[in-house]
Amino acid sequence: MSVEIGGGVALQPSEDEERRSGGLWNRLRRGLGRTRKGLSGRIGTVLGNAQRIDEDVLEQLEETLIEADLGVETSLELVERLRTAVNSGSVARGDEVGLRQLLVDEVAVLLLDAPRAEWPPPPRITLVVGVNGSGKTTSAAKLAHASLARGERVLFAAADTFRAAAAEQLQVWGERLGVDVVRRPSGGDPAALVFDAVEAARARGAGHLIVDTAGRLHTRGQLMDELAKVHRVARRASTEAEGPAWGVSNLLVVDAGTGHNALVQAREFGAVAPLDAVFLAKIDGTAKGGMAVAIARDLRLPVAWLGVGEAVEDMVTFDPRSFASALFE
Ligand SMILES: Nc1nc2c(ncn2[C@@H]2O[C@H](COP(=O)(O)OP(=O)(O)OP(=O)(O)O)[C@@H](O)[C@H]2O)c(=O)[nH]1
Ligand SMILES: [Mg+2]
Repeated sequence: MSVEIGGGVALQPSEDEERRSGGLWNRLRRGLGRTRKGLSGRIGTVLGNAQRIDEDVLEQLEETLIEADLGVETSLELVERLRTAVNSGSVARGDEVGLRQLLVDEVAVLLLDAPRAEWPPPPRITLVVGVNGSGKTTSAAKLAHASLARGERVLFAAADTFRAAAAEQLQVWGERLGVDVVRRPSGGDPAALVFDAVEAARARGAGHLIVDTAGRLHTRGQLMDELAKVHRVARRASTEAEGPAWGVSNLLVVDAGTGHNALVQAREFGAVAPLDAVFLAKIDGTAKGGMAVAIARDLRLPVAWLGVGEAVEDMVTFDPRSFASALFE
């Protein structure tokens, strides 16, 4: 169930951790528990109450998928595929199990058709961006943990220079993980800090520089301009000095419970600097985990990771088939 990301890099927890945590599949199932309960439970009710799969049942299924935030277009498309299967007789009108399996298959097909995350091999810089409180700092710590498990040297940059507490929070994670943090006194220019951090990462032979940026509303023009500058500076710093060019990736962290606004956020952040992937955080706290499908399909943005809890181990690499199965089964 691992996803190869760019140059054979799959940011996964180590095998040892996998054993201790009961495996990725269990973690994914647990993380999607609320969504599955809503989706699967309602599908069960719709199908259980029906004598046969007819137009009325298909319409109720459509509503159920939309409510789990799979996206209107995607939900319509899925139900159209189910309709074709039922009308052609490839799924019998009383076959609930067959219909469920078909849903899993079709969601997997939709997801497989969406772009996959391309992550540059080390050395690389990940800019972690998103609105306030979406889960950026926690997700940055999870990424660091996964990189460390792969034996990479990691460095954090505390580019949230507005709030002293933000750098403190990253520092706490850094101490727990054994990762140094490049930080500056409050009020400094985040782009200048990122420039310094790239230098420091090079000097230390780090493989992964993770930049935690300040949360910002996608509607605040000035803050979004600042983010564009951070991105430009990271790119420039990554190629200017001696040595290999560093891959720079823009990772948008989205709170999975945000609903439709997540799509708006992704569009606005993507307009400032092209996004490479989405980290869908807090999927464990919502029944709207179908958002991953909407992001992948409607925005054609790769979902790279799911956040399934508050601990550093609570990260799952997104895999279309496993995700589709865990949604409905
Ligand atoms: N259950 C759960 N909680 C999460 C997850 N990711 C983050 N959180 C929690 O969400 C809250 C906000 O997380 P942060 O990482 O501080 O969010 P942030 O985007 O850095 O916030 P700002 O820097 O203030 O914009 C914290 O209480 C985290 O523990 C997740 O995947 N699951
Ligand atoms: Mg933060």
